[in-house]
Amino acid sequence: MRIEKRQIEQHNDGVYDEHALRLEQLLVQRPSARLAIPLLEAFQVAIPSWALGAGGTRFGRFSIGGEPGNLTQKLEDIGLLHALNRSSGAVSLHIPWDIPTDPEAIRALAQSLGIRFDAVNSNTFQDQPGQKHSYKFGSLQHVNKAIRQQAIAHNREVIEYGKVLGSTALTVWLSDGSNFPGQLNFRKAFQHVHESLSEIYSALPESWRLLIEYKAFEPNFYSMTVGDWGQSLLLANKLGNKAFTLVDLGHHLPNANIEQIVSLLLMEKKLGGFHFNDSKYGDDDLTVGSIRPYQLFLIFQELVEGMNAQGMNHANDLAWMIDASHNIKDPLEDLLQSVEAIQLAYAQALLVDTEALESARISNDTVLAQEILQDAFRSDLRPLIAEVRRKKGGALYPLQLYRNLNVRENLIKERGIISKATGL
Ligand SMILES: [Mn+2]
Repeated sequence: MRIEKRQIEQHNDGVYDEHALRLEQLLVQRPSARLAIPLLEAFQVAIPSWALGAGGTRFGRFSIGGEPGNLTQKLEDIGLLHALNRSSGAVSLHIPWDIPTDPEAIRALAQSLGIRFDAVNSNTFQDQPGQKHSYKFGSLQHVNKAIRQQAIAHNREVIEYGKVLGSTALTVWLSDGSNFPGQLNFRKAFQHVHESLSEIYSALPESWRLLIEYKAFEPNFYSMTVGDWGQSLLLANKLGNKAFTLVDLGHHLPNANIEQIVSLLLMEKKLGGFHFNDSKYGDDDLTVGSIRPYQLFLIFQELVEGMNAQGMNHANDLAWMIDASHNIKDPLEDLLQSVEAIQLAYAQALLVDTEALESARISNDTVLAQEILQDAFRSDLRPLIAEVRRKKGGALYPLQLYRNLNVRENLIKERGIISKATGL
């Protein structure tokens, strides 16, 4: 299924007057919001290839119907999202779940849908059919060199797939760690990971980045060998200037101050990218902004301030990706909500009066500093985001149009009710 330009225009015509009124009211109240429009227009969020089907837990999985059964269909789904919001023009591929068997055709399809290839992801957290060695006790950390070599070879293979598609980054997330005290020599495990990553790093093309993702717990519950930003940053510093830390919002211990982590990583020029999601307890994979939108805003406030301090391009200098896949919503509706939540937090951060904030800080005016931040956070910028979509040829209200066009029902008709997306 494709969404036609005229269907979007028809929708926009129908709701334009109401939208124009809301936008006008916003711009009267906050004339500076207009300045955020070009930055928001340039901003794209990559959709993970593993989030287009229904997610699952270890207790079960409930199919949503019409799920994409292969990479072509996954790109078509992202094409639907991008047609609606014009802000999902990138995909983050997972190997081996989404091996491009016909790279030329995949490239051409992505191009026709306006989608580029963001970071490619390797997978050494599960065993694949026919694989020689098992990752039960880790991959890059493993006590057995042959197993480390197998994991290194896999990562090099992922780089090759990425090169063919035009990707310029490899994300490495390791489930390596231990479940019980005594199981692992922490120092040796870390050294093995460092040595293994060095070999992977040496296979990176000149223009590429290595993004090292960390996670505090799960699937290992006693120690994770790359468990926090300190361990990731240590590796990135040891490896060199093409290695960076990737922050996944769900990968912290409860109540971690993620905005402070982001600020310091940017200061060190070592923040490489983001995985957006939300959670109440741990890595819950809930829709971005559904639980803690204020935290998301505070993170973006640090991102904007930190990127400006370094003269970075907001849209291109970090990898912006969603990493969430929950098990009850229609994944496409969930992703439309996620992208909008990210745009809203970014737009609110752009509205912060940074000069006033800095002067409040210098005079230790805690109350005023809080007021300045909350003034931006509490402004309803939905009309601004809708206007950005409209200007780029997207829908004013994507979710509404998605439902009016019966997209899911059409996908079920095309692909069947029991189709299942590749992934976890
Ligand atoms: Mn992640």
